Amino acid sequence: MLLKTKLKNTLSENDVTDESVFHNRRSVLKSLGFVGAGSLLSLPRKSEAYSWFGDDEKFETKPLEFVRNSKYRASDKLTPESKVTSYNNFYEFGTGKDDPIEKAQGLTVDPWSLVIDGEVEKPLKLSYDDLFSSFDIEERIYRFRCVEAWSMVIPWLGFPLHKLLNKVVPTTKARYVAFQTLYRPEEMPGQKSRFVGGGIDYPYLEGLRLDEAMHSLTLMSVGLYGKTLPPQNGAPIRLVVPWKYGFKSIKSVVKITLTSQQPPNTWNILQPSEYGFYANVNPEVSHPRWSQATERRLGSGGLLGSNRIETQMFNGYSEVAQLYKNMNLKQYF
Ligand SMILES: Nc1nc2c(c(=O)[nH]1)N[C@H]1C(S)=C(S)[C@@H](COP(=O)(O)O)O[C@H]1N2
Ligand SMILES: [Mo]
Repeated sequence: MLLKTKLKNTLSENDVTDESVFHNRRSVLKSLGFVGAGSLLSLPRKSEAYSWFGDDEKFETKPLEFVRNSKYRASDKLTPESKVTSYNNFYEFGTGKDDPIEKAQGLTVDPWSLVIDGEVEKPLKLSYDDLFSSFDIEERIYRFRCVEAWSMVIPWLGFPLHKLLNKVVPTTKARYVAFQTLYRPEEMPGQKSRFVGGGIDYPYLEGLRLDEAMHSLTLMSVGLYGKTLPPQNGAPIRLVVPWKYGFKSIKSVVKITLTSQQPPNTWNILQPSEYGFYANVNPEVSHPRWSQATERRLGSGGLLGSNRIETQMFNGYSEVAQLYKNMNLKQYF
């Protein structure tokens, strides 16, 4: 672990983000037996005796090595890191925007286990360290649009989900991908109390069609702003689907199951008339209680620290339109 800390400090920004240098250093380390458990800097570890009320302890994020993917750079101004990590939806910790940062700091993310099973030839179980060492980590800047009509621009770190799915080899029966968040009421007050947790039946569930899951934009994120994810953003690993409303981007994932049938998703179960399975960003399909034609871009200036801008179809990711070419998107919202 120490060794990696030094390595990171001796590399310039260019070195760290240059793919070949990154790979060479990595394979040297690997051949020496240093990479694997140690491919991440010393790990945040905290549990026991954490109080949900007034504990000042802060979860520690760690720098990650990554490659910038120049294909995924939004021209939009980045949302400040402090906003990205303090204005959150993570109902397992409460329904207020500041509940996650206040109540999630004691989440134990190491050890972690992510199981990939169901309609696959080679089921897989990833440990905490595997999440950071199984695939090259890239940085992608994505627009992120919540169904509540606010948005951010976030530099995520992660790997495309298709790399993971190709590794487990979907069977010919696989048509959908189901995701499940950690269920741990001892650390998640919203799971302990329906009142705190917004009436949701946990664990939080999400799903994608297999072709959506295989799309190159679909990311498994393990970090943001150069570091591992803080718990409030879904540590240690969460989904990011930038052309869909934020609730599809399920946090703190412990299980990915390939299925032949469309899986249930939490917000659709809770209120089917308001939240569909597809949840593609669509300025022409209003939420029953508000318009989706515009959004508040948080942290982008303006009197209240945000600008109101027009919402774009598929959140501006028009390359996904072909996935839905024969579908009525008003019906399948
Ligand atoms: N497990 C879980 N995942 C979740 C949520 C949640 O409450 N629980 N909220 C969703 C919603 S509504 C949004 S907008 C995004 C917010 O992600 P962020 O806090 O990282 O911006 O997470 C999504 N993923
Ligand atoms: Mo959301």
